[in-house]
Amino acid sequence: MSAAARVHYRTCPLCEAMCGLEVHVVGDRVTAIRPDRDDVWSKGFVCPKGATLGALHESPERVRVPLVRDGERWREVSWDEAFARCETLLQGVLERHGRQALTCYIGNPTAHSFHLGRYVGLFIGLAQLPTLYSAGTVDQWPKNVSSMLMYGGMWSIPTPDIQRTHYWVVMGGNPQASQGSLLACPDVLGEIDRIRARGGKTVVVDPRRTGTAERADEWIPIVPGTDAALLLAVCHVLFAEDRVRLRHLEGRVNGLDEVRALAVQFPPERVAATCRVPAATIRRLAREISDAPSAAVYGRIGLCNQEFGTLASWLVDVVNILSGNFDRGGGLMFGKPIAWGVTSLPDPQWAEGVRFGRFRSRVRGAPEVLGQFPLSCLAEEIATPGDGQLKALITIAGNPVISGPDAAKLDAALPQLECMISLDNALNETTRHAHVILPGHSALEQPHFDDLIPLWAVRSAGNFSPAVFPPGDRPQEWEILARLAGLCAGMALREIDVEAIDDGFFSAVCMAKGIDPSTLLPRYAQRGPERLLDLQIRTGPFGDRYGERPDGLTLDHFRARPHGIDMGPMVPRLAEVLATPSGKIELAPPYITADVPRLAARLDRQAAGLVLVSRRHLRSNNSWLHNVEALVRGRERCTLLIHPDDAARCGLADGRRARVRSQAGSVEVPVEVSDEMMPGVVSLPHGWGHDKPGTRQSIARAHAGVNNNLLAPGDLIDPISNNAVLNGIPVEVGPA
Ligand SMILES: Nc1nc2c(c(=O)[nH]1)N[C@H]1C(S)=C(S)[C@@H](COP(=O)(O)OP(=O)(O)OC[C@H]3O[C@@H](n4cnc5c(=O)[nH]c(N)nc54)[C@H](O)[C@@H]3O)O[C@H]1N2
Ligand SMILES: Nc1nc2c(c(=O)[nH]1)N[C@H]1C(S)=C(S)[C@@H](COP(=O)(O)OP(=O)(O)OC[C@H]3O[C@@H](n4cnc5c(=O)[nH]c(N)nc54)[C@H](O)[C@@H]3O)O[C@H]1N2
Ligand code: SF4
Ligand SMILES: [Mo]
Repeated sequence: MSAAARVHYRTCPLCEAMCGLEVHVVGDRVTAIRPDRDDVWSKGFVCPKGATLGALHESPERVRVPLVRDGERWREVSWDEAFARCETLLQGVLERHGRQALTCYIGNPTAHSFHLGRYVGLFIGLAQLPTLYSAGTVDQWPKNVSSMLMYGGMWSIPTPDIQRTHYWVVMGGNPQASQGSLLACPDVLGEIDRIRARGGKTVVVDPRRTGTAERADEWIPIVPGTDAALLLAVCHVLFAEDRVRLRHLEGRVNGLDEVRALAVQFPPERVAATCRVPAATIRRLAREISDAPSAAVYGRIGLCNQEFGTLASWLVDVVNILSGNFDRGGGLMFGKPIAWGVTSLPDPQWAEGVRFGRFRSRVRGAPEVLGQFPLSCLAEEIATPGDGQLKALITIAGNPVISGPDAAKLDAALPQLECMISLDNALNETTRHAHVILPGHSALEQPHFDDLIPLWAVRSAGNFSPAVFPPGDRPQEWEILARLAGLCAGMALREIDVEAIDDGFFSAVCMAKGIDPSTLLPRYAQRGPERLLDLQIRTGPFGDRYGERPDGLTLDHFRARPHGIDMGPMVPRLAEVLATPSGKIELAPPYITADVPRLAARLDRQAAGLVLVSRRHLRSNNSWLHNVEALVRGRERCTLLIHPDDAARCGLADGRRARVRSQAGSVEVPVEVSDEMMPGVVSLPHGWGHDKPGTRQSIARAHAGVNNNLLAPGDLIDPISNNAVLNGIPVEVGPA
């Protein structure tokens, strides 16, 4: 080893598996990235994406210097000039159109970023935008709604304790590709083997025989969008066969009778044809859940991004509660983060109880849900003239031109903005429309310690990673957010005092947590997210409480332990988490149960023709890892998966091209014939379609694929949560 060679230990920020990596560095180059076998959490587990953090960091196409667009031409500018341009643009919109013309879109990497995750709340609070859009309404909004109403916190999302369960039901999730979501656990597929080794069983409910289904003990194919009916039928069996066991939850649950009254109406025989799951299978599933020493039913994106997203997400929890598998080992449990999350602090706007529909979107009149409209409203709010038309958009780590429904509409609307500012490291399908791109740092140029994900981690573990490479003297993302927020609030650039704003934010966070900031502020010389993280750890469940508990944890303990600290598995903590006005679990929130008649009506509607669902691949991450050669090499992955019978009927053969049409649009894509699809359902991956002009992503362009969201109609939403329906879209398929 040369003198300059060194090894850094760090957590991969790309997905919820939070793997520990060894980053080998010589000078300013990454020479290798390997699994960290000593990482207390992941113990050497990684996937191919983690090894590409060096390629992402070194990519010559990564935006490192602010870009300003003059017409079609991009200019690299100084940070001063970039912020000055932002000021001119935002002030212009504020003067001409008022605050109602401003909005933002918050993308997925925000949740995984050391800076953005902790400071997006500052941005939202200070910027005072009347509306905001996020990837949440194409992701987990139904679960946020059900958790808010059942437990009193939108981020109080229970997770399956798969390291101890004896029976795991995976619905609409494919951890073989995704590595688990709203379920943080390294090596999820390995856990399936370990469940089997202890005599247990894993069942996958999915229209596709996924890699997870292959690894599991049983695959139950299901018609997309019908999971809520299946789960109600499971409840039916639990009641009918006297299998409801609240156990330790006895007396802590409201609404049991209401759920019973609903479940009575959904015997397995009534839903079987619609779900295309035999009634006997549903009965057996219910009995196996009930008979297992412990069981955990889990639903993910396939249950959220669908027609009955909220009903399905709610019923997942209901089945666990009814079968006695809630808040106990091996069932559904709440994680216990070492550092409580800034993201998950109680929101003062719901201090008096949660209400939906407090305001409506201007164009289609959609009622807000947890403060957000459907993402598909964004395009029409920009494109439709009139009072309140959106004129300025700030995107934060998001690529909605690819990831949002009715993608062509948003792509066409963005050029009409008078001001678009993107905080992003890529010049991609979305940011090419920006007037200014403000780059953040690469993952290796910033520290890491997850803020949100540990809320549903199967163990209380934590790992602090210092930056591998120095960030240089350009602003960090938290500072950029503070400046942009100040500008949105109408402050002049020269008036914005980032340090004062940060002190104010730190104080507000302390107070939201019931802590007096006045004694804490003087303790810290350093500002920014590391100060916050120290607070989160020290006042967290294992913290030193600033000396009150001398053997408790501080950030310095993590600095001294580069492989992390593990405080053990999940523990029952319902009493700590529950924040409903009644102080009980609300098993049958009226806002949700009011949607059951819509589900009942669905049972009478026979599915006609083919429907489209989405999928993920291990080597992708939504839309933004396709510019890494090592991840796109090899066989084309953006293909239409179709069952052999459907292929024959549609005149399609393996390797030929198909035209897929929906009410929203049409795409041409290579065909992959496979009996891993159930008949009647076809699958396309999401995150592709990199053939737009004016991007700076040459590798992605060479592997463009097609955007399946061109096919997703913007008016298809789950009206209870405002979440998009991206699965179960009616399509026509034929030869191209
Ligand atoms: N059809 C269909 N559509 C879907 C889905 C589906 O299953 N099917 N899934 C949905 C889901 S679950 C999600 S979460 C969304 C994702 O939707 P988005 O969050 O809008 O999309 P991403 O592809 O994750 O885009 C991430 C952006 O963040 C940038 N970025 C990456 N890291 C950083 C960073 O550290 N700092 C900054 N500033 N920028 C960064 C990238 O360059 C990229 O522009 O897609 C949704 N869309
Ligand atoms: N490699 C990789 N990892 C990722 C991501 C990525 O893009 N690539 N994205 C990350 C993000 S942002 C998220 S949110 C998570 C998502 O994590 P997962 O939820 O595990 O996502 P998918 O792998 O898309 O699996 C969804 C499954 O739902 C099935 N499905 C579709 N419709 C229905 C339905 O109506 N009912 C049922 N029962 N199943 C249905 C699909 O066939 C698919 O197998 O993954 C995260 N991890
Ligand atoms: S599974 Fe892969 S992408 Fe996810 S954290 Fe681990 S190495 Fe990173
Ligand atoms: Mo997501």
